[in-house]
Amino acid sequence: MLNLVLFGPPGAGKGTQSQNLIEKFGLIHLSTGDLLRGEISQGTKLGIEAKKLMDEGSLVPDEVVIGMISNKLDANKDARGFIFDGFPRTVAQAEALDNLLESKGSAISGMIALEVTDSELEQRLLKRGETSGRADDANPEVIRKRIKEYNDKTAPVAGFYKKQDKFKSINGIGSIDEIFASINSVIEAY
Ligand code: B4P
Repeated sequence: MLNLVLFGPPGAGKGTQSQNLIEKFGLIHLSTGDLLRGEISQGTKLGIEAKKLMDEGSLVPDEVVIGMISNKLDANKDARGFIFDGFPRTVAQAEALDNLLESKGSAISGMIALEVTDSELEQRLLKRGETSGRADDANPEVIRKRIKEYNDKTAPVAGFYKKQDKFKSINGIGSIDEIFASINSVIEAY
């Protein structure tokens, strides 16, 4: 099984590159951001609670996203592998993911981190905010809060996979095709 964690700050291109990877490798795409936005659009209790946090640029509680991922793993027992996009975002989520996969006789193959400067992230997200309708993309202050949440809570997740010798970082600035080629060369080594 090929189980990839696509890692990087908000706007690094995780969602963008995931689309290409699903097509090429036939993997199931699990984006916690998309799953949460799905709950919001359906108006569920979980979605109403998550929306407040997402709109202000905060992370949603660990137990909420871990529960969503667990359900998705159970619903896709015959998958060839998964791309985890935007998850794990805390060390507690990374530990939970290892335990969930181990209980299914599986494991993470590797983490690929997209490195992008803060000024480029801000520009990309504000540009997407012009058309996405996403409240968390529209406001520079919220974008900066998301980047701070990433630096405080998410960046340490890289250390978790470095300890397991599963971490690779690549340059996330350049054309989408160039970045996809770099990701592919990492995957070929697995
Ligand atoms: P996410 O939905 O995961 O969103 P993201 O970090 O904004 O996006 P991503 O990196 O995928 O960027 P994309 O490819 O779209 O999270 C949103 C919120 O949900 C979080 O703030 C949090 O509140 C909550 N959440 C989600 N998961 C959670 C978890 N596990 N725990 C707790 N809370 C959680 O790219 C962005 C833009 O850049 C696009 O417009 C794209 O076209 C552009 N772009 C991409 N590649 C480019 C390139 N090479 N050059 C130029 N532009 C590029």
